[in-house]
Amino acid sequence: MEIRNIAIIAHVDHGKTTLVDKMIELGEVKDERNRPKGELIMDSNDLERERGITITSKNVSVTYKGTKINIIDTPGHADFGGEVERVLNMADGVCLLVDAFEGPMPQTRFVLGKALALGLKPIVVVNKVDKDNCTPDEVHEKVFDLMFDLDATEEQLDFPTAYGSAKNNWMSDDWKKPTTTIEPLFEMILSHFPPKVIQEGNTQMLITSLDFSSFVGRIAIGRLHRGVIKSNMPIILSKRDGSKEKHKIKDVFVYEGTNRLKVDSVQPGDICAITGLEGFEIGDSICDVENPDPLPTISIDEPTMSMMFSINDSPFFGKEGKFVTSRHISERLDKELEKNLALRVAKTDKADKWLVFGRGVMHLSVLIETMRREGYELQVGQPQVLIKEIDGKKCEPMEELTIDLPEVHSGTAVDAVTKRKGEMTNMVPKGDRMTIEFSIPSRGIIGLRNYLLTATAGEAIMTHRFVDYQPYKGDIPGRLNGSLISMELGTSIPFSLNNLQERGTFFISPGESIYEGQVIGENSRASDLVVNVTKTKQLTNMRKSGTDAKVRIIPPRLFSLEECLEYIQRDEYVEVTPQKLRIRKVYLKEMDRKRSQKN
Ligand SMILES: Nc1nc2c(ncn2[C@@H]2O[C@H](COP(=O)(O)OP(=O)(O)OP(=O)(O)O)[C@@H](O)[C@H]2O)c(=O)[nH]1
Ligand SMILES: [Mg+2]
Repeated sequence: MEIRNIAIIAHVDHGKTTLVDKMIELGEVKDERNRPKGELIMDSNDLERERGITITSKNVSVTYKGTKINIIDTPGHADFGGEVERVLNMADGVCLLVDAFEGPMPQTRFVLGKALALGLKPIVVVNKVDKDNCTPDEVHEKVFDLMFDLDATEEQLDFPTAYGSAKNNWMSDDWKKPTTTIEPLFEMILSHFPPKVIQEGNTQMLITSLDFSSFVGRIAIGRLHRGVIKSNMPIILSKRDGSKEKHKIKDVFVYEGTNRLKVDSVQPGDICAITGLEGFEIGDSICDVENPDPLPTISIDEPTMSMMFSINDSPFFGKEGKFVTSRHISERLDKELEKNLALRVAKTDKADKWLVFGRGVMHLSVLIETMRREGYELQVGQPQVLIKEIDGKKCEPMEELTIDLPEVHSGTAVDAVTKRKGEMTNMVPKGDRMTIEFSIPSRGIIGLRNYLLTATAGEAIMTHRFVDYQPYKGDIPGRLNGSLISMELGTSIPFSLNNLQERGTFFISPGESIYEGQVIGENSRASDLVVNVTKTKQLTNMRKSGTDAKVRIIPPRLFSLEECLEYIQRDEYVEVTPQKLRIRKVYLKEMDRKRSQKN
């Protein structure tokens, strides 16, 4: 059977996973019962479904007119760009999706650049042409210019374009002539990507991805470049550093729909999953036993950010979680290192604290959120960017930042970014909105999203990605407002919350358990303020405390985990438990805080 391996790449939210749904719907299956159903099928883990974003890339295969098409759905968020780069090694071609309204965005440039550099031919899909005020033709032109900029070859520049709406299940070669099917896209895939010519030679497969199963252990995933792979076959594993190890393959699987189908042997060119190999890493090659001939290895992203993880030592320790000790957390982090490639963990001089390094707030928060769901309790410190010394100069990571917001707010955005040592590089009006581009230190981006969302009533859309290291840009002021800190352990009382409402915004509701040193709100002034909200009203004239219910208390401001991480200051932690996210001072007692400030 002919095979095509196609990676679907794009900026975050441009509609990749939605398009893959429709491809699964249209593809032929031998048995209808095996057809995966539902929406955003590839976003199969809980966190992905909840957030509506793809976190890890996944494979699915469909058959169209007798050709097997392996589709690789990739994540669009910049923190996961390294993963996209890796899985592109399995692809024979890419489908680049671009939103017909937004046009090419920073991550479009990044993933397209990587695909072109690997010599992959693209098909462009201008998606979401159903959106009001979209400009499909302009977007097409911009994509062409972008490819030109990225040094695409003549052959790559000669790309076909499909226009349509993945959501409404159609593609066409002209956006003014809607169809009722995405068949035109499948036809384009078959005609634009000829069957890959498999080279002569012995076994070669680059391990580009991995999976984990508690039954069989680590599973190696990649495309069989040439030669044979069979179950129970002895092979040489050629490691990243050039060393060679003898191994034996156990079982071999290929993809059928979203399932893995056990097979005796793999057709060269197909994507397969292999069990039985111990101690392999991404970038290792599976080779012939007699004459091993490894493929070039692939680079793995360096981390750009770190966070301090520690056991929960708040007064609520162990009340809400199942796994709370330093051994639990240490083992969990070790397990994560097996499959989370861009992650690093460094021990500190304390047995219950670890420095965890990752690609960004999103990358690390996904780990924290996953641990929390599994029943872990932990505390996390303020995200720190990694400062490097280059040629004797202190350097810091810089990012390109794009903010899209209503034009009336553009001044606010420019002000905020400038205060954070960012520089505007471009500004383009789009209808009544403005797209502004900046170059800004990564440090400056932390907390910016919260600020802009508040300042624009939720209208600002912000994306950023790491570019390079540049000389340190100087101090960036932290959060302007101080914290409201609880004075005592107890339960928050409506009466007291009501009395303190003018002091700031609360993060807690009445009747919540709180402790001394917990950050329960934001002060409207710059300094921290210790308040007591566990006081009850004096019941002098025998009024029942039940009347408390009548006081009107503004609903608390609730944060997501990422918002918490971006909100806290250096002297604060986020306490994460399966039930709650709390912000607290590192030093819970006021005396200790004062003392630490003196030192
Ligand atoms: N209007 C419109 N919305 C669409 C279309 N295609 C997808 N969407 C919506 O865009 C949002 C994002 O879609 P996804 O398919 O999750 O996007 P994605 O590219 O997979 O996103 P990431 O994996 O997080 O990078 C969803 O709310 C979709 O319903 C379209 O053709 N038109
Ligand atoms: Mg997706």
